[in-house]
Amino acid sequence: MKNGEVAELLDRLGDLEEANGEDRFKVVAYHRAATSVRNLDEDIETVWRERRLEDIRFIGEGISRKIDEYLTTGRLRLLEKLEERTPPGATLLTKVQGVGPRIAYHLSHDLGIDSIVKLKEALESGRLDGEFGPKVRESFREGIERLASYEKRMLLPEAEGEFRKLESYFEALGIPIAMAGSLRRGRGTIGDLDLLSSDPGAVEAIKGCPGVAQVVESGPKRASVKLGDGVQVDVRIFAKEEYGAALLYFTGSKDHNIAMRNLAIEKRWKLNEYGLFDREGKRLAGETEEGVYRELGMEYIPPELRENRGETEASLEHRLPALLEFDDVRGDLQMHTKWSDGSGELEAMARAAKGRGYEYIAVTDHSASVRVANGLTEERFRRQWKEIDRLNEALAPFTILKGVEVEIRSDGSLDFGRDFLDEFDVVGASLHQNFKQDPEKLTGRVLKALAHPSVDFLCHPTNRLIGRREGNPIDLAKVIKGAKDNGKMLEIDGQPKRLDLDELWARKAMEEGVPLVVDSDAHSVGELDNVGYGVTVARRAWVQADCVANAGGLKGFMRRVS
Ligand code: DGT
Ligand code: CA
Ligand code: CA
Ligand code: ZN
Repeated sequence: MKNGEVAELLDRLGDLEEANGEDRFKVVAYHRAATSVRNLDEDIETVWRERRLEDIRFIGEGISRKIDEYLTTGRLRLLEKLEERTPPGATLLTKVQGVGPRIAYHLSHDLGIDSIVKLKEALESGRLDGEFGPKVRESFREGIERLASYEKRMLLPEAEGEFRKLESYFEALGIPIAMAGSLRRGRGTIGDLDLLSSDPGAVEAIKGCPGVAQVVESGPKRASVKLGDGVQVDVRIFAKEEYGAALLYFTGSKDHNIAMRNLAIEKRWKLNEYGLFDREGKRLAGETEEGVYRELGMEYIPPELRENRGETEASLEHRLPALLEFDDVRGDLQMHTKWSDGSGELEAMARAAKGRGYEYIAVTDHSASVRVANGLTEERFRRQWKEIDRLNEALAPFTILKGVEVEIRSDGSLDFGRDFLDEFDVVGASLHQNFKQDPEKLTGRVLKALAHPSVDFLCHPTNRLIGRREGNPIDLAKVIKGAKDNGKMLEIDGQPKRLDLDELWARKAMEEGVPLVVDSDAHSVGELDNVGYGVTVARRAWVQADCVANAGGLKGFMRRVS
């Protein structure tokens, strides 16, 4: 049924006519007609075939002719003309609450304000004082602010959570959808969600999805909506034979797409979101991503690598790495329990980790000087070890390693002396305090810790908190060299707000031959899931299992750390 599609079309016509300064009657006529079509309980195509369009309430000769053109040709010339004529930015400005199509037209056409940034500047400079009253200006300001706070990027769990909700909503309707965009590539932060479907019903479905606060844009084959919490979701419809090409295109990244398109052009072919076509326009591939890569003489490129960082060249030469898989991870090497700042009992953490199929974990509570995290003294660690010994007997062959996340003090010395540190199975070192030192001093502090014979790996090397705190300005190239020279490992901390090392530095470390550890830094049983995010970072860093210390069994790992 095309009722929704036609209604959309009429609404869009109304908006564009309004944005182009058409008179109110015409605009209202379109919107009224749209509502009648939307509420029609017959199939509009049946009505159209039986030439009864003008029997529909609020549809006269003019509008009926437009519906006829659209249903006959699939296009509407007037709409295309209007889209072209609409001043740049006018549709963008209507994203700001309080700016309707007419105001957007005025702003853009008469005042040259064609972006939200320009609107903000104009408000601040007082340029709009004579144009709009104080109340209206205030409403613009509020609208912009709301938009800005809405446009923050999401961390992975938030984006995944939103996706999962949508996935089950569509599943209940029997509408297949696929995830594309940065979330499919596993990027650390996600701007918006991109969904594809081969079912045209997906457009109406997303607009009617509970939780949708605003329909930002919509047409027959696409819709963009905002969820109540500001998350934007783009849904696009493609035919079966286009689906793989569309998935490739909307998975991106943009730079990967451009590289791919250029490879097609080299063969005098054409690649776009509809397919791969030869010189005569004959379709060579498009139904699957694999097919597109194959026709271009390439190996399939996993989404995590699609960032134009050498993956197309490697794929053409069939030398893509066999990326680390989640199941390769045999043990989790950083976690906290109730002994320090975790919320889970040590036993609960261990049992949950065993339940996940791990062979071993390291419990790495904080050391004494991290008072905010209830760091452990030597005496408390010794008591913890008794609990670990008991559990190891109960849970064998599963093994809990006695670990510590030892604090690197301001002068680069560690919280405990060497003798005591050597009693631990695993020592991770990190700094949580006194970041305000100059970069050289900070780097020196880390290098000194890496040179300490008891240290096995450096935890969350930069200490960044995504969206809240930049990483410490340490010289990571020197840190990587320090790790290499001392035979130490570097961590990819899987906490979604950390992801530290990031993919670019993790890749450099690997290229220098420095072993990595991928772990959860869990502070609760649920956060043991974080390992998955760490694996994603590793994959985006081109990391293979043999570069990851905890992708090996316990025996090999113990040889490494003793
Ligand atoms: P995000 O949403 O900012 O986290 O990042 P993406 O990668 O999901 O970007 P988004 O949602 O703007 O667009 C989805 C994909 O669509 C993007 O990864 C590649 C493709 N795409 C978007 N705009 C362009 C473009 O101008 N050229 C090309 N070649 N591809 C584009
Ligand atoms: Ca996106
Ligand atoms: Ca998008
Ligand atoms: Zn830490």
